[in-house]
Order: sequence, then structure tokens, then C-alpha cells
Amino acid sequence: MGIFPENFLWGGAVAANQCEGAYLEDGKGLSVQDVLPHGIRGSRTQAPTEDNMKLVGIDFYHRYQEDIKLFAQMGFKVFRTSIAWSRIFPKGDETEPNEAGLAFYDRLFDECHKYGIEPLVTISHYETPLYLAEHYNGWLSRELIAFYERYAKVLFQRYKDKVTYWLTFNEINSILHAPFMSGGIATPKEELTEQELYQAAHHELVASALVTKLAHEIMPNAKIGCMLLSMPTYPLTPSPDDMIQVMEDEHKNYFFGDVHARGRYPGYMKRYFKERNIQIQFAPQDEEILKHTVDFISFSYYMSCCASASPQGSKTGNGNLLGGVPNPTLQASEWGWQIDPKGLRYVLNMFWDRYQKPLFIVENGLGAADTLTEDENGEKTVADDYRIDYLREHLIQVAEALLDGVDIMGYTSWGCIDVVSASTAELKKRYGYIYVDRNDDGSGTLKRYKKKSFYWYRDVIASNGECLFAADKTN
Ligand code: BGP
Repeated sequence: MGIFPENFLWGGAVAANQCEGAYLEDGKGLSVQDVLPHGIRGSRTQAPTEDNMKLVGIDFYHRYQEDIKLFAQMGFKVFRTSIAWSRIFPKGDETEPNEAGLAFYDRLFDECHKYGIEPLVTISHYETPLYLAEHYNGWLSRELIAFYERYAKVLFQRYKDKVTYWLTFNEINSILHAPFMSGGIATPKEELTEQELYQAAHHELVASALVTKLAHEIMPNAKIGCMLLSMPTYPLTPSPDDMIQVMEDEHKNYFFGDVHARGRYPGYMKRYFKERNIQIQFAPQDEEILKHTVDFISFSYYMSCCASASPQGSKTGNGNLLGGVPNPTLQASEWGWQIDPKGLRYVLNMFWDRYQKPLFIVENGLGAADTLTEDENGEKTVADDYRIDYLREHLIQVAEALLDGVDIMGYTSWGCIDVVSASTAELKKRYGYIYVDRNDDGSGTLKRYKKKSFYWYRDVIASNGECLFAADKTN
């Protein structure tokens, strides 16, 4: 018996807005992403502009059959994608869904099942309909709860026989850091108070619990998870003050997992609110609704960071949404994301100790600039040994956590095929096993090419992780 369980769900992940393109096709409405040509770093535009790479994405909307076939060749057991809310409800507040949008995901899920691949579906992945942002101020409005519930109900009724695994909100804790992208909140971030940000978070938490209940009613066999942006924080020095800083910083992330897994607001958060005079408006039924907890905890993991209580240890903001002080012992990727495989073992143990619920790593990977070359047979490819090394090191730590006794359902590496980046909206930042010929100036044929990591991951899956430990690391 190997280390990875027999039913371990190996696969890859993408999000609709970063791959599908076809941004106005078949009745789709605009989403917040269609006016964010530079990701979270830049400001929004009034209308979609040609330099926004997400409008075409990698044209997955038209090429999904070819792509799923390639995933099947790697042996994927699961494929994580999201449903673009504005394909189903173009504005977000309609009462009737858009049939053409629903039909697309029927075709997509059928295609997955053709190869025995289970879809893992994120209901809301940074793609709130733009209309909801502009007319309701996104999740700042309590009205979004009902719109989201209606949307989720349509999905559950339609896909109940096709989708078992669901995630409610991608990286739900990021609403505090990227309120427009994550929560469709049109008010500029610098004008938002903490009171408002936490009220919006409360609306999402209530919505998440509501649809978890709904999913269990409509699909008794379905598994519903929350999705957290995990970033373990280490003290910059052994000073107790730094350790307390770590605890307080981590509370702001744990808060979201704690509510999803334990069904109530934690004491540390009540203290935080009280000391800042933040009063979260609870509707009478909210406390009861929050008691509907998730079946599993899913999370993204790319990096760790440090915290310091001293003013010199101020945040540097080079991280993925959350910032944090860089760890002086670690190397960073080309985009400044600090690489820390052992942090993944740590975070797996921490979540397991805290929640005792199955865990699913639904994002992990290395964003890098790849160069297309030719292999010995004249086939175009990318010699992405750096990506293989990154993924191998992280998967070895997943194995360590399994040995620690952590219950892990699966692993879907991020951007299994190159997609447009969320934080910078570039195509240059690639994560895939499959190279897509498209560049940030809009050039490229959109043709797909298998990278070296394609064959490596295929072997990892075929050996159920055993080849990670082969003495010979020549891939
Ligand atoms: C997460 C998002 C993804 C994804 C990933 C990589 O925060 O859930 O959508 O894109 O990060 O980030 P980036 O694309 O910015 O490299």
C-alpha cells in the first residue's frame, strides 16, 4: 500500500473567467473581471477594453473538448472549474436563468464524465455579475444572498446528477483584501470601512451556509466545501510579541474557516469587533443558518509569510492578495511569491487539527514565464523542470501530511492548462502542464502544446504518487 489513498482525487483547477473567453457569447452578461484588465493591481475600466486578456482567455469555451481530452491523457480523476454566474444570470437579479449558459456547462460536465473525470465546481470564483456590483454594491448588500441562493438552486437542480463536489466561494477570506474582484463591491477599497468589509463578509458567510443546506436537501450525496486562501504565518523573530502578531493575523483568516466548520462566530472575532466598535448586522435567522457547516475544507496554497510586531516589519505586499512580511530564509518565484513546500504540510496539519474535516488542496503551483522550444522529435514543448521541482517538493509534503494522519481528499494543481492570471491579468504568468500559444499583446494561435511537466504529472497520477519518491529524479 502506498502513501496516497487509492481513491485520492488527482487533477487540476481553473476558473471560468480566466480560461473561457467568449465574454459576451450565448447571452452571457459582464462580470467584474471584464472590467479589470490589470487584475487586482490595476483599477477597473468603465467598459471592457481590448487589452483585457480575459475577454478571450484561452478560448476554453470553444476548445473544452480538446482540453478535457488532454486532462484525460494525464489521468485526471477530477477537474475543478467554476461556473460563470453571469452566463446563468447575466445581470444577477433576474428570476429566470439563461438556458444557453446552462447548456454549456451540461456539455462541459458530460465531456468530463466521458473520461471518468469528476467535476469539482466553484459556484463563485471572482466573477460576480457586473450589474450586481454597479446596482447593489456587490456583497455589501444583503440582497445578494437571495440572488446567490437562487443561482445556486438552479445549479443544484440542473447538475445534481453530474456534479458531486461543490465549493461555495473561491478564497472567501480575500473579500477583505480585494473587495471588488472578490466581492463585487464597487466602492473603492480605500473608502471602505472595516465595518463594511466585515458586513459584506457576513453576507457571504450566511449565503455559503444557506446553499450548503440547500445542496444537502437537493443532493443528499453531494459534498460541499468552503474554499480558503491559506497563507501560514511564521513569527519573524522568536519574540513573544511577534508570535502574538502571528496569532492575530492568522485569526483574520481562520475566522472564515471557523464559521464554515464550526457554525458560529469565534470569540476572538467578537473581541476584535467590540474593540473597534464594529457591529455586524445579523438578521434574526442568521445564527441558525450559520449552523449548516460544510462537509470538507478546501484551500489554495502558494506561499507562507512572516509577521512582526515591530514597525520595521511592516507589510511589503508582494504576496497573493494578502501581503505579509517576506521570510528571509526562502526563495521567491519570478513574481515574488515565496516558495515554501513545508508550509503545505504545516497548513494541512493545522486545518486537520482545528477542524477534523477532510481537506482538499484545490490550488497550488508555480507561476512562471515559459519558453516554447522543440524536443528531440521536433515537437514544440516547454522544458519546465522548475515547475516539476516545485510540484514534486509540494507533493512530497502532502505525503508527509498523509503520514501524519491528515485526511486529504485530493489535489488539483492550479492552472493545469495555462490561463490568464488573477492578480496581474497576464498570460505570461503560466502554471500549466499544457502551454497555450497566446501572448499578452493578443498574438498567438491559441494552439495547445504539452510541456515536460505534462508527462511528469501523468506518471505521478499513474503511480498514485509513488514515483515522487523514486531515487532517480530525472523525471
Ligand atoms: C488564487 C486564485 C486563482 C488563481 C491563483 C493564482 O488566488 O483563486 O484564481 O489565479 O490564485 O494567482 P495568479 O493567477 O495571480 O498567479
